[in-house]
Amino acid sequence: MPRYRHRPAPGAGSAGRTRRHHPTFDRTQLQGWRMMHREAELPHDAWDAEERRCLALGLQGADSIEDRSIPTFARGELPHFAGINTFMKAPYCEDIGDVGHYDAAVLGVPFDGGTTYRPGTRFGPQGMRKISALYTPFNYELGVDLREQMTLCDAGDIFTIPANIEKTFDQISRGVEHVFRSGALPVIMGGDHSIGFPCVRGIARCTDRRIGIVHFDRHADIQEKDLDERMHTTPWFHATDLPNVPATNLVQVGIGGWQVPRQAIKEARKRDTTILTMHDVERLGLDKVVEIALEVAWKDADAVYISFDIDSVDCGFVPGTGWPEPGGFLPREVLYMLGRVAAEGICGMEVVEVSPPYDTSEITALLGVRAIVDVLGATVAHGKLGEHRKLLRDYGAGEV
Ligand SMILES: [Mn+2]
Repeated sequence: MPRYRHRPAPGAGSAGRTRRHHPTFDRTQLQGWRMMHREAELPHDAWDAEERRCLALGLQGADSIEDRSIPTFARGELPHFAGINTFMKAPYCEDIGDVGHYDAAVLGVPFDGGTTYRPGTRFGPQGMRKISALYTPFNYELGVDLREQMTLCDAGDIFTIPANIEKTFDQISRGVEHVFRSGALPVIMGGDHSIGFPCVRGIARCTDRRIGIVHFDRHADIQEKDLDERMHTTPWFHATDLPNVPATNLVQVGIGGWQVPRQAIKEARKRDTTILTMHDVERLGLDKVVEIALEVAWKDADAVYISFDIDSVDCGFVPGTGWPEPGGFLPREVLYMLGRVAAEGICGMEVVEVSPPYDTSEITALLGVRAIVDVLGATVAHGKLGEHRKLLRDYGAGEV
């Protein structure tokens, strides 16, 4: 006789189903309940303004259309499958002199000249823009509506020079510096990971204060050179050579597998960075890992930069990347950690190594977009939007 035999509970229905009662269950403690009610508190003025704008620009819809807010020509967010694709259909800031009018600016760095295996990340910004049309600016779990609570623009792409990594680095640093000095938070879509160095350099030039880095990756990316040049395996060597970006404030999360060169680990040891392997993550749990990461990155620092390599996620979820490696994070794990780091405020963020030519059903690009909107959502939800401007105070802020 089996040890655990199913027995209908007394009072169970004729189908033999067991009813379980949870007298202590309080549904008002559910995020699902709290955020259902939070939604009612969110304004909708920006949406109303968008509807008016779309009608004014897109010609009133045909007489047979009952919803009189629908124009003839698709303008703004709707429909999600139509329109000219900026990031999240945010306004295109074509005159880069206006970028400071926005809280945050998404900018593309279409460059894969630092790639040492699969190329294609030069199409990363366009890939992420395309699939970003899938999202609304509202997130139920966070209780935020980005359209109502912040201003976001798409600043377009940096003019990279495919055959020259050093000129490209100069262009990137100049572009990121310009955005940062304007007061807009730079949110960078790569591109391969070589851009990590010039992106951080662009911000670091705007301040003499100290910047920490939280780096999500399967790879350490801290050797001096690769194939005789600065490549996507080298950004943190050069970033942590900057006077106000100490290596002791670099924390590298998710590193491991068979693609980490010994010379990178030698350098990490020499520079005293903090590496948390996937085993460390398993053992400590996500909350503890985030606490450690924040402690290291923020120690005596004034701001933290997030570098998110999409390949930190298990390659089963992100086929469209340059150096796929099994054994990484689940998407929801990394999204949780990104949100927790962003909740403390950031001075910039990059998403790198999304390679649309190798992608399947745009899932890699979609996760890249998700990382960006989750980080923006967390900064808004925790009242940290605009914190990065503290770096500009007491320093010669001005145009590049
Ligand atoms: Mn990587």
